[in-house]
Amino acid sequence: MIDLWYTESHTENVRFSIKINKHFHSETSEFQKIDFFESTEFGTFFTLDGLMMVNEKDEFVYHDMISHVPLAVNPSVKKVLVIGGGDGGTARELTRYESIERIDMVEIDEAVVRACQKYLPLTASKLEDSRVNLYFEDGVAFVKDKKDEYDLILVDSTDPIGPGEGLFTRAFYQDCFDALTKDGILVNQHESPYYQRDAIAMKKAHSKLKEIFPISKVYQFHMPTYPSGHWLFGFASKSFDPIKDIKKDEWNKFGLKTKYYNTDLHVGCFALPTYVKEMLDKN
Ligand code: AAT
Repeated sequence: MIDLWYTESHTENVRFSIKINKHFHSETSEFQKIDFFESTEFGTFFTLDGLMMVNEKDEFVYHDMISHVPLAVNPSVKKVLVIGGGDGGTARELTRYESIERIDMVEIDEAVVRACQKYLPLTASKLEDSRVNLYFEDGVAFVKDKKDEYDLILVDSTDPIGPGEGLFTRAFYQDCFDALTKDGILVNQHESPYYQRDAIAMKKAHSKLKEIFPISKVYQFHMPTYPSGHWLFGFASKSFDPIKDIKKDEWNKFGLKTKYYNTDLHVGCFALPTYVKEMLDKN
């Protein structure tokens, strides 16, 4: 038997490999190259333009952290906008809240959604929920004319290269601010502080968000298959502070069983390593 390995460059000098059983799907959409693999360690996973997006083993970390953190700060959220997130994992976590009335999901690439519905039901299976409305459009254009509409916006995007680039601009963050209701919260995929290229993107995103939102924090989580394993989300908000305003009891009353998120970790994940704090403060 020949060993098959998926290998991704994390920097010019670092590579990350997963032993795979099969590379079973490959297509080039209008926006990006989409590949699906099957592996023993991480189950099924897919990449976009050669970068790991989602796998069956660690997706729970990312999807717990993008969704439950803001829901514990504002458990009364009714209307949510998800930008990107074509695998459906973020929408899946949101559908667990009966109190959420509407989930609009704007994914630029329909091909990602269709492939995930076929090959990754673990994340895509709740896209059929009647509260989920799918739009296949650029998220940047979608938010432009929205005013005072969403209680929560989750930017579940690729890195700031290719179609994801516009989702890291000041103009986009301003449009999100305007699209949010008065207590609105924006959570965005915020890159990693560790390797230089990701850290530059992270610092830029933070400095722009800080100019627009009165409250702008960053929180961390552990993603074994993303470069360095150390990843961040941004928490930007019009009124709620993510730590002072956490509603622990209310969130725990939802009775959701989660594998990564809990309300103790919620407070801890905003405590950042010194080098990360320094990077963010210098902006
Ligand atoms: N749930 C974790 C999965 C992702 S994939 C991010 C999605 O964002 C992709 O499906 C991509 O097509 C979509 N996307 C990119 N740009 C846009 C845009 N402008 N408008 C709408 N959707 C967009 C996140 C992985 C994070 C990886 C970090 N290294």
